Amino acid sequence: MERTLVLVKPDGVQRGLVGEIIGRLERRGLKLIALKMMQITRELAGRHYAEHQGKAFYDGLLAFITSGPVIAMIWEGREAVTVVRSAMGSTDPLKAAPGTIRGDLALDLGMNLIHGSDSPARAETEISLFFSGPELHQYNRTADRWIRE
Ligand code: D4T
Repeated sequence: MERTLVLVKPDGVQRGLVGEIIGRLERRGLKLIALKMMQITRELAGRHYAEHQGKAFYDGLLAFITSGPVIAMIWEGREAVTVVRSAMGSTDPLKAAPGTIRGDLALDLGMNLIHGSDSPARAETEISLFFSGPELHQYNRTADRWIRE
């Protein structure tokens, strides 16, 4: 089953939107298999955002993502990467559709509440950056028979 890494960024924690964001993913039917609150170090932030190194917004992005605790999670489900990305909405909240997390709850590109991996391969890389094996929980969920045919 496909897995994806999700972060509720420091703005989401500070604004008390953790429950709202987790609730949306839970209600959609995705399965939570790992969750922790953590402070991202500069080293981890550098690895996670390596693709943006050298861009104008890179330093601000690292300062922001390390500025306070985040909630790191792994969600599992069919097409979990795409499902989470569409639930998040466009990177720039001003362009995000109503009904999406960013479209309903955010206004600024630099404060866009949530991260979700952008491909299954990237998800596996990010999962191993943020979690170790024993932190992942495999369990049967009885509701699954009412979520998937
Ligand atoms: P993340 O990676 O945080 O989930 O965001 P996205 O996948 O939706 O978008 P991204 O990788 O292109 O950007 C990463 C992060 O940088 C911030 N950002 C982005 C910014 O502050 N200014 C910018 O011009 C861009 C493109 C927002 C998200």
